[in-house]
Amino acid sequence: MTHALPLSLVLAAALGVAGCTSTVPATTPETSAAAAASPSVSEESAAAEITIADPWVKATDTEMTGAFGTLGNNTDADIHVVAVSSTLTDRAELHETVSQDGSMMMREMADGFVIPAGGQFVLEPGGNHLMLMDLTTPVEAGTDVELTLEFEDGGTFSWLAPVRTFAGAQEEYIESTAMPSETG
Ligand SMILES: [Cu+2]
Repeated sequence: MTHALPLSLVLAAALGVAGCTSTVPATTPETSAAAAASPSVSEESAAAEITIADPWVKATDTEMTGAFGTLGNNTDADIHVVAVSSTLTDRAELHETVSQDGSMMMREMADGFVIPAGGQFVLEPGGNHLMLMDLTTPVEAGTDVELTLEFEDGGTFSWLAPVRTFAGAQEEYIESTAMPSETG
């Protein structure tokens, strides 16, 4: 009995603070609200302004492959991605997939892409993706590939993407010499 009473008082006090600030003096809610809010805000922004969900790279023994995943932007400003790089190759590009002459073709984006403020940008087979070209060794399932996005403001975001086997979305690549016919 002597233990139960103090415990219930502690619980009641905790619930009262969390659930109802209107009963406390006017100056206290501001202070406690600020104290409660600021840690969670700074944790969020420090931990994950940019995120990538389900990152992966397609296993291949050819000279090119794609990297995919869903990018998230937890800031309140659009993020303009202008370049990608990888430890796997010196030739990495931001690609989009377009329909040309009845077949799906992919090509380098003219001006990168934007991860909208508070939103997402999806990289997927048959759609927008990160292209890794001029590969000299097979990219094998079970390994990881490091990727880095570069933003217009000079910022970067890096992550490790596991390599997986995938059989779908075999687009052809439009070499840059073929691009003028598509840009008009
Ligand atoms: Cu591509």
